[in-house]
Amino acid sequence: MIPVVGVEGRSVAVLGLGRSGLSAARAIRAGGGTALCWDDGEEGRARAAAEGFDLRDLARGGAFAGVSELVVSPGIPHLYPRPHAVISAALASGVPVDNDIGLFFRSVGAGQNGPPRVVAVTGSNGKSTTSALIAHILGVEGRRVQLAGNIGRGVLDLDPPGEGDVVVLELSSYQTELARALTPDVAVFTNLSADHLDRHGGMGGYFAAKRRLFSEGGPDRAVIGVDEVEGQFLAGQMMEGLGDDRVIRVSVERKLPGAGWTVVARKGFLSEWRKGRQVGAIDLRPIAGLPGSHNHQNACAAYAATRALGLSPKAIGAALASFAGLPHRSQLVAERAGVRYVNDSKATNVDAAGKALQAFEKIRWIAGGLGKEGGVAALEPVLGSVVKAYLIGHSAREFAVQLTSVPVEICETMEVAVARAAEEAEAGEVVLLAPAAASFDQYPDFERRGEDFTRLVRALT
Ligand code: UMA
Repeated sequence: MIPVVGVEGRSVAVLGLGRSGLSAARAIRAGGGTALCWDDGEEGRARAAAEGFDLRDLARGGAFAGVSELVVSPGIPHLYPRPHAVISAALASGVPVDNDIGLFFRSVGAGQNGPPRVVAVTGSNGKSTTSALIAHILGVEGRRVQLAGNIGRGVLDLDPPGEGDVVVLELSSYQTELARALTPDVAVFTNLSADHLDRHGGMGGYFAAKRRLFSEGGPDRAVIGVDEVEGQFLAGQMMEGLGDDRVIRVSVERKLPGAGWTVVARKGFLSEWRKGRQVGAIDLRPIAGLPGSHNHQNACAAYAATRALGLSPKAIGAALASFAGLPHRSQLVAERAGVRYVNDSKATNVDAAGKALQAFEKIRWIAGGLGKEGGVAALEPVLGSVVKAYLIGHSAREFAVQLTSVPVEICETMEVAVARAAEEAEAGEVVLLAPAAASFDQYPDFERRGEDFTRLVRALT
């Protein structure tokens, strides 16, 4: 655990007692502060009480008397669609609001001569895989590396990193928007597409939240995907002039002009360019853990970040080859009678599902759940490989109406969808779970949905 600095003898309020909230409370205590904990749910409060934390109902008048700051969890709205009442009260009383990411950056390496290097990854899609890839490459190379953040481990839960160690953080827009300190050594922006817009007052707010990772601390190196205009804009803002190699631009769509430092992948070949010369190349196509152009984008970003930390193209290529992929992200879970079953339950939005649909040929596609605004209409141009769609969950009927160019079957449940797809699939085809929808109508989260798919597939005879 990383003790929080600047809290000794102070009382810090903590709202939300899940993974990030509880780890923040522990780290505040380790730093000599008193954590005053609250959660709207009884379970959260019970978890904190079991660890001996003081509970304080932060919604009551005067709750912030003597409190130096409020630390909140990423799932709790702090601004839009409207701030949680406790956060409103803190803001109205002039109490600063922060999160575990802000506490991490102000505390990590404090008082050390040689602090660790911190790589922070944000973006709409691919940030978990990119973060895991960076950690994997560094680990294979024998570097001491730890991985945390949105990927599932509270950042303050990390062991205090020493000189030469690397910390890799996956950061969501919820986390980057609120953190009061945000100073990574290497910042990575994978891509941008609409998501979580209600929490950021629209696309501009969403992009601004992610951009803070670059504008707040001024990283030594910025790795930026430039296949959307926002990435191009950000790269332009970070560069001091043509050829400034503080910025590494990444594309999976085109070779990038200019004298700067770039990493591109086209048709499965990654190449690195510096000052107009090619300085590295890797064939990504045989790597089973990285199928499809969206994974090639992740590989480019991880390659660029680890190059920025001084690794050689050869070492990175060797490490990439042994990456097995992450659960629920283009994860090959079984092969039965020549049919591959792939779990991409993390494809909770249209953009991520579209990428998965372009990574394979002859797809029996399981989709549906709690659809997002616009449903799946935007996927029409990428349905060329879909043999048939098997629809589940709340939005099954809405999706069926929108999918005019492929045969569809309403299956309602995952169990029926897996059974029907398996019955009809022929050798050489892929049964792909890429829901293009949230899971909350039928599952607690996308992980549980992916686990259900995997269990049903493995039970097929
Ligand atoms: N709570 C309240 N009041 C509310 C809402 C929630 O008290 O109005 C309480 C809940 O009762 C619960 C706690 O807050 O006890 C949950 O907090 P949380 O939802 O922020 O969840 P954590 O367990 O702290 O997990 C968070 C991230 N969750 C979210 O951003 C929603 C995890 O990302 C992250 O792995 C973890 O911190 C460690 O950093 C998950 C996620 O879904 C995977 N992320 C989103 C995504 O990837 O799209 C952004």
